Amino acid sequence: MNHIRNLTLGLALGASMGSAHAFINITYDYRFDTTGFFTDERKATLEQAAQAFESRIFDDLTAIVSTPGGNGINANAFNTQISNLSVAAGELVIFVGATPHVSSEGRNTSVPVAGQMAGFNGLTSTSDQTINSPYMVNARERGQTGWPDSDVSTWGGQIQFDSTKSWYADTDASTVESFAGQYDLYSATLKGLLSVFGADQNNDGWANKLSGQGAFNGAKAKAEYNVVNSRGILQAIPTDDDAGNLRMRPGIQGKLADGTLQTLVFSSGLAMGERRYMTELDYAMLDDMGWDVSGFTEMPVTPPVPEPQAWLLLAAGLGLIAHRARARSTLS
Ligand SMILES: [Ca+2]
Ligand SMILES: [Ca+2]
Repeated sequence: MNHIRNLTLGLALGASMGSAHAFINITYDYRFDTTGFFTDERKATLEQAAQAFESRIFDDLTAIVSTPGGNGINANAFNTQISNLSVAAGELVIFVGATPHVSSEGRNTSVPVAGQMAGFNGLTSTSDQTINSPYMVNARERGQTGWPDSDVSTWGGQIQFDSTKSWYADTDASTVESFAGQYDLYSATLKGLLSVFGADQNNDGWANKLSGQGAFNGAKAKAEYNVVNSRGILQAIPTDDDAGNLRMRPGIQGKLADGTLQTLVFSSGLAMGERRYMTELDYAMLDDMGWDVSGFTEMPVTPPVPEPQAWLLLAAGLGLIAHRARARSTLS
């Protein structure tokens, strides 16, 4: 029966390998960190912020393969061209660095972090310049066929942190300590990631979800927000005009997984000493933008795990094969 056990193990391994692309994978690229800003503790903090996205988003992003001398994409980050960037299936590459006096999210609510989604303008093919060639279509859409109106795609982008600020690095972001007088690197990274994932002027899908009144109009976000007017109609989430409509109004709250209320990561601003986690409303807005977020879009059943009955049938079939093999060997 050993071979059956081996076969079962093989099937299990094959099944788990099949799921390797079911989730996205964020890769930070530190080549622009020329001052050693990102210590091991800070890198660990960034990884935990990535986990908040990787654990919920399951889009099947195709790979972008760059071949020197052939087709390739030239990425732009930190005002530098990166030639022939290759991006694995499911991967988003995010260049991170620290520079003095970074500011984003408007005049009155500046935060010491700025993220940018990689725009399609940042992609140029080195040999195939045809805008609608299969190579270029894949590079900008990554299999997200509704792009850009009803879906979203990117190879990644960049996040800049303000090197002049005092930062709190947290190697265990699940616990909140007191860090008065410091900015929380975990919360700031979440904000930067939201920009990379599409709360950015480079993303047409964001503009498509804004109603004329400066409010985010996505259906799942409205249901999660669950604020109704006097006629019982679900209301859009008001944006912060000061933040160029890329952030929600300060103080808007969403639920954490345990039901407690917290200001959205999407709400503009971040105070010193303040920790924010991704709320369900933050996730709902990502889903409305075109990301497949568990809890808001039903996950496909991949890999197909055999039902118990199927295992019984498989075992019975193998038993039959073994029986026949024995029968043959006695005949010969
Ligand atoms: Ca902690
Ligand atoms: Ca998608």
